[in-house]
Amino acid sequence: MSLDEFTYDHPDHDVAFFKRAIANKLIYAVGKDPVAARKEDWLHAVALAVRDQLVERWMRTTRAQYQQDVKRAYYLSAEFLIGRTFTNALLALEVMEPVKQALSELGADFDTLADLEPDAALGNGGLGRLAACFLDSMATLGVPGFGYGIRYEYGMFRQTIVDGRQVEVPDYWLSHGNPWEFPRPEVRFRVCFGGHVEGQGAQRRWVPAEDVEAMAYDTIIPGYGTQATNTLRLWRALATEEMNLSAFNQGNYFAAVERKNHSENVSRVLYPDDSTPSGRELRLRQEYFFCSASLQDLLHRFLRTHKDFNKLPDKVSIHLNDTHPVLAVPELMRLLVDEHGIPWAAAWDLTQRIFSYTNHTLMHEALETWPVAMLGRVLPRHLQIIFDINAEFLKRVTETHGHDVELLRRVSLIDENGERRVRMAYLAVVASHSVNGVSQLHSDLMKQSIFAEFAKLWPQRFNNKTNGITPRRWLAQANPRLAGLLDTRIGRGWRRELDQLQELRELADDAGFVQAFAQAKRHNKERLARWIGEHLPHYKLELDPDALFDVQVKRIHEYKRQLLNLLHVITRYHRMVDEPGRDWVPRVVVFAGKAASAYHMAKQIIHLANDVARIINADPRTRGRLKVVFLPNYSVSLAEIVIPAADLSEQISTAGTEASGTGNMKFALNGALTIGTLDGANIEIRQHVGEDNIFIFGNTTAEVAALRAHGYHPREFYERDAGLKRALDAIHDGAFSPEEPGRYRQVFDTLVNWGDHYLLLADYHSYVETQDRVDALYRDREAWTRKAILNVAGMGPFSSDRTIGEYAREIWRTTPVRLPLKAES
Ligand code: B1H
Repeated sequence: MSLDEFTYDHPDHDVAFFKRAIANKLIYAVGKDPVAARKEDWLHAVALAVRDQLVERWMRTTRAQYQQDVKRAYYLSAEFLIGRTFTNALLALEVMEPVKQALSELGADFDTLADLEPDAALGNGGLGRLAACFLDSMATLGVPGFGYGIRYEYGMFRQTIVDGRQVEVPDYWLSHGNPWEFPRPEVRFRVCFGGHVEGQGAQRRWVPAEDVEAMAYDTIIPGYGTQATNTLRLWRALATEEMNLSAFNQGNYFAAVERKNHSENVSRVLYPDDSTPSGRELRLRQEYFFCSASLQDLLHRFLRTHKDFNKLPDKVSIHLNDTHPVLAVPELMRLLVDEHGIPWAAAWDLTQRIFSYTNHTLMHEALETWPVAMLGRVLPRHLQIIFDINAEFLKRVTETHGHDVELLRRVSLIDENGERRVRMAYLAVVASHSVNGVSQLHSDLMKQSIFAEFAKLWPQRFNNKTNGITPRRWLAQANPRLAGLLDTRIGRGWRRELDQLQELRELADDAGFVQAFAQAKRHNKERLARWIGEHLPHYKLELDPDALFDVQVKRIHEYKRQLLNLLHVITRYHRMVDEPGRDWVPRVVVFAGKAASAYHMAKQIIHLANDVARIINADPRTRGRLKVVFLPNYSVSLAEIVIPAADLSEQISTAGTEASGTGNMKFALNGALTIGTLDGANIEIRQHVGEDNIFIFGNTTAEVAALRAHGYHPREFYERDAGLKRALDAIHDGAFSPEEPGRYRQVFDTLVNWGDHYLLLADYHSYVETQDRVDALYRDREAWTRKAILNVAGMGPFSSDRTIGEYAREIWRTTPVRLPLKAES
């Protein structure tokens, strides 16, 4: 059957077409009379009208993928931080103008509607946003693939600030319905828990005690400048019919409903912990839930066109986004061995050829381990399989390295120190043919630290894939002003070929271009100032767009050192008060970011930032020269407004702690200069933008290690540096919390008396000195802008298209789907 007979296949999507389509959707799909429709109804209607256009591409892509019997890359991730979809879809379809016009003629304002869309905040931070950028690039490059994850009913909490403190509010993002998803009630898989294992040796069978159904919800991921799309398939937990009935028949209605709630809790809420795995059993169930459903689904897809599993690794690649989906490994073994009768050795060979793994952090507290006892209770068969994998692995190690008990203890998948726990990262390494880090430094450190023994065993398994970001969302969508300027000077091709930004190098000396670039930045700063005025009127802030906008937005974590930034702010404040006559460069220091709800110190940092802002902003002595702002509820959609408005990007983690960072790339791409340490991808950014165009400060990774090794004494820095002492004392004495002078004693002690684990005090002097160099450069606005242009010019390599090209070629070995330009059945 030809698609073209039925689909719109409209050659030019003109205003009249969209007016009609939107009105039709409003009336027939949303069921609203235009005279009674609310803004939300119009947004729903226009989303459905636009979605129709994506559906045609989606079906063509899926058909072509089947016809070409392509190899697919399945990206398993507990998080996908997609943000908003509406504007992104319009840009992908290149129908922004006609849709805007159509809405306007229907009496609806595009910006108002776009701003109503809730973010799909199914992720914590960098790791989840990376997954979203990767889906965009996979679609754009035609890499056949699926994203698989969980359709959390509650995404990342909404952060409100009450009396300076973070207060979490549930994010019920589906309350108005989600026009972008396709529920698939017919795509359901049973996922089981608990029970026991029967049988011996090669004949073992899991007899579970509980089950739940996983139901698929699909979202189309459009590629840019191509017909190709991909699918994000998220699973929702539904109670199984049988279970409800059995309890009901026993006359216990309440118990039945309660059990239904219990099993459906699996997809209820995203764990809001960034960089610390939550040790809760529900999290373990979540992880297994989406792995099992995804594997059953992809095997089912494979078996539609293949009669045995010999070709599985030629058609299927499964990527583990950190360790959260590692249970997919024992699950694949279980499905192959127990359900399909494949011999263990053959199944293991298939498994290793199929799986690949990305590590995203070296921080000890972020490395997932599960107690053997809990795993045995929730997934008894999987625990057995993990033990069997471990036994075989340790046997191999013994064969090659002799019976070295200490070595075996170090590499074992089971940590036997204290309560026995399964080391999920080791399982990922043992089961994968490729293990990668996310920046050059991180990949090197990974081989020297957490995976040192494994890198010696299998050096060829380890590689680097430096992260990237999609230029569609992070330039074209977030910064239309700069995007438009680039289009007029170097053409529109950068959206797919970000290396074309190199052409800007010559324009850095073109006075007209420099001026236009500066105007675009100013426009974005005004846009942010206006946004703050409208959304946070109680802040009563008037921001001067000529001031230097100094921005640190990211999760709040001690290693990211928002406190170091605050120490600088306080020092600057003190100096301004001391020397009112100096010609200070006016600054606006912007913070935003969420703290994990149980992370006390991170919440203290938020409180302090708000207290510092309150005191400084109210002080007439620094008026017009220093403002501090904490923007509540940092999110993808807020990032799209804040990042383009930044002059200075704060990337100041302790060297060796930030695996890559991706915010650093977003800022530089939008013409901010970076002040940063030699950490994560900052190092590669420096290489590509040139060392004269970035402000690097602080101890290097090697110096950090040496400092720690030789005994680091933060108090010495505190005693020696008067400016530092004064800033810390102000915090200690309650200068920013006069109503509760002792509020920040712990913050002070952490830095001065309890070891300052992230070496803020050791980097303070270098940081403050470098901030002075920032001021000096900003005084020469033209020189500043030239460097900003050279930053944008160097960002080509940080497109996630480059990253995904490398994953596809070197790890997944997929080839792009071929699509005819013209529609074909
Ligand atoms: C990153 C996480 C993370 N690394 C545990 N690790 C989580 C760990 O819910 N959990 O348990 C959630 C997230 N996130 C980040 O990944 C790194 O810190 C960044 O440096 C990096 O840019 C990003 C993407 O690779």
